Amino acid sequence: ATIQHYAARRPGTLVREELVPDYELPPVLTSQDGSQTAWPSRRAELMRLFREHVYGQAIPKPASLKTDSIRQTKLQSVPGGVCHEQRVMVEMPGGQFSFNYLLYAVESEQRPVFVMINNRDPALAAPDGENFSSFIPVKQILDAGFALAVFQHSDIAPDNGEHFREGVLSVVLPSGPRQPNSPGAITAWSWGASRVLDTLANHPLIDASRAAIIGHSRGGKTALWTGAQDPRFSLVISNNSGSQGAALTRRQFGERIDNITGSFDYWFCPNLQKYAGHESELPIDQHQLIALSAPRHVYVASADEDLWADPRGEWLGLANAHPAFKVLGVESVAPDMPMPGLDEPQTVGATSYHARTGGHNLTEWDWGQYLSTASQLWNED
Ligand code: GTR
Repeated sequence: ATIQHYAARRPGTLVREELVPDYELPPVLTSQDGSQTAWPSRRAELMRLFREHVYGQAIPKPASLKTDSIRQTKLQSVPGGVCHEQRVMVEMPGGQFSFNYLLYAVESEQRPVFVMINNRDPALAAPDGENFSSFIPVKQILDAGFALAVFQHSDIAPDNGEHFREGVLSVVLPSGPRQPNSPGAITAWSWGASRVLDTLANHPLIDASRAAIIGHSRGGKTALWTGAQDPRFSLVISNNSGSQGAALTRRQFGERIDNITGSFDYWFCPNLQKYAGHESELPIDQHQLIALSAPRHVYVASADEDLWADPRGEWLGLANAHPAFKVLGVESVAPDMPMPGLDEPQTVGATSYHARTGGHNLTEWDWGQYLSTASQLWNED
């Protein structure tokens, strides 16, 4: 995928920096009424605004949750490596819901864990196979000293405008037309990530106090929303998340609200569509989404050919979250710093960024950066 590919696919898309309109970002710390409140109340206000205008209302925590290990496979490629196929059964006020995920760990060790929202790799359907892909390089992750819990996003909510309500949303939403602030699929996927973490809390092979959430593209948007909603994740990784992920909406570069709601309105609450062509009227922008994970560690990653996701807008999303990190007493990248060069990962305090050479993808090189960031972060504890 190249600039030309994306430009041809979406005629009229702005992929030239000089066409970015003048814009003013809504402030991170100042409340809507202009007051300077303490961060916890501003944070709560931002959370309400993202729920109301972008992702929809939260899905409640289950009344109860049960996990069974339904199958265990020893890995040939990693000494002591095991794959547990886990079945999660939850009781919600509106009914029961269940899904499976895979836990890769190493016997008799307690390890920090990456929770991954998988929107791509079908290899997971056959956990016995050890031909791990670069998208989910299980051996690389285990060899680096971590465990991996990976679930298929579509098992929580089908990734399809006609069927997305057939998963967990079927037990929380009434039938009939959606409300303007009804949860979309991203909120459902994010709920799934938190339930996976619930089940890991007492798992003997997992140290759930050191948990990362990671996703690519639509999964990257979901990772940021999960970081915002679930403070148990101490490392939040958004790979090529783009529009309604790390990229600033007001830049209108690459994928804009009209593009994303035109193809994927069901990822969001219906309210988001109102802002297509009216980006400056959105009461929030995506730097404030990143701010909701502060002071925990946030890693935003782009790829230079992935202009549809607006690499520069993703960097600026991270950099402009700075006031939240600052008020919480941690260092972070800031808007007056230059965007890091290609293939030059940069970490400042609780934030990391890289722009990789290449296209829209999650690669072993990307994983290498995330694994070493996690090692540094958690070894300091
Ligand atoms: C694209 C979409 C992006 C991104 C991507 C993906 O087609 O426009 O927002 O989410 O799909 O998830 O791979």
